Amino acid sequence: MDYIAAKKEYAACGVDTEKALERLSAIPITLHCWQGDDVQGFMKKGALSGGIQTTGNYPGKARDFEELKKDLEFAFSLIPGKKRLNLHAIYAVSDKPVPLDKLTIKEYEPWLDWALPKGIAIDFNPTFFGNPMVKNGLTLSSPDETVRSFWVAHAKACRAIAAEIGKRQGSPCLHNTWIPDGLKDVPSDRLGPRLRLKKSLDEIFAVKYPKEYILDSVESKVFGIGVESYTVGSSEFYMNYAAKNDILCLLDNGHYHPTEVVSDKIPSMLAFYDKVALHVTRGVRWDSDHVVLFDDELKEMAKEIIRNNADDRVLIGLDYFDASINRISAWIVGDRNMQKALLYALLLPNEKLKKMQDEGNFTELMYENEQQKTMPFGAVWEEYLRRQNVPAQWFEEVKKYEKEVLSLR
Ligand code: RNT
Ligand code: ZN
Repeated sequence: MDYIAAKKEYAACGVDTEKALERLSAIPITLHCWQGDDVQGFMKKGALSGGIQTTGNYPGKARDFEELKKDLEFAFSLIPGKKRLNLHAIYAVSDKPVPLDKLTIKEYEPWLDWALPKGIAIDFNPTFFGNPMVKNGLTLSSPDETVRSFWVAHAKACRAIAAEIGKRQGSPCLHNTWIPDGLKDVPSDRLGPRLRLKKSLDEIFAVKYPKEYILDSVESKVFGIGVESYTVGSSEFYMNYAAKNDILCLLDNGHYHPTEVVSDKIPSMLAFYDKVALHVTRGVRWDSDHVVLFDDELKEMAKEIIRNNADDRVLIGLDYFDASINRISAWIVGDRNMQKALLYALLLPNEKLKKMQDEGNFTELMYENEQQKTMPFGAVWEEYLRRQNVPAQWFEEVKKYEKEVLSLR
């Protein structure tokens, strides 16, 4: 079916496809740089640790700034929509190694010089893993004062960098704190580490920056590989901390028990917070970081953003890493799927469906929801791609890039 016919069919349901396309093109998606090199970074301090793992050794990963930039540029050329880029502190660009607690904006200026002229704003993350200063699996909650204060200094340095990035790009930089701290086996003290984490956060957030420059968030997790028994930064811990200290929660949909869904958490957060940040990923059994697919939960999350008119209140970032497939393809598939889900939600007769719920008209609601699943969604998606000047079929281009660029690495 062509777009004109699809537009008519949606109009008959009371849905304006033109409005949907316009709204979709204005919603920024933050692409995570770390899918490009299996979360290695440029500092090569140590193997990935702290409950996160990449598996696979697909050839051609980016080995330095130039290669990662080139791969991102190529990926961006095949991704529609408004883009942001997520950096981790370990992607510092420098001739000689800079310790994590001594980082400054200087190490990220090459990123800004590259991204800002393209209209791509940057978000930022301190890196609390893959470093010898992680002692007994702990960082900000460590009982060792040398360790704890090192990581506090790292976080403070990162917030200064993020605030400066936000200032220069004229758009607040999301600065997200995730720490790996936890225990493999039954704890003999669950409160102590949390009180130390609280103390560290208080020290870190004591420095105030304007919200036009930086938005701080904290990311919880239920467990990680090797830290199965206890996570210091749990959901309750961070949600209380964030509420009391006027910072944001970041919900990673791979970080909860499998029957808990982030789609249900988004509206709860919107009832109390101005903004909520997301790490969109796909959890599979014990892994929290598979490539994002166009599946039911992704659609549900998108619905909560769209039908609550929370386009500016939910900050969407991607967070997954698959080293077993072409990494650029992983970026494109995940980013396009996020946008597909948003479009799917935008093309629903949301007001009509809400009314059916409120009137207790559940029979028709089920009928209507099922009818929606065979609407000509694909034709509207393809029109979006056309308007964004990106191809609908892109795999041959990735294969060519793999042959001409990646296979020479
Ligand atoms: C880990 C968290 C965290 C990381 C990135 C690399 O479980 O999801 O967000 O994936 O910071
Ligand atoms: Zn995450």
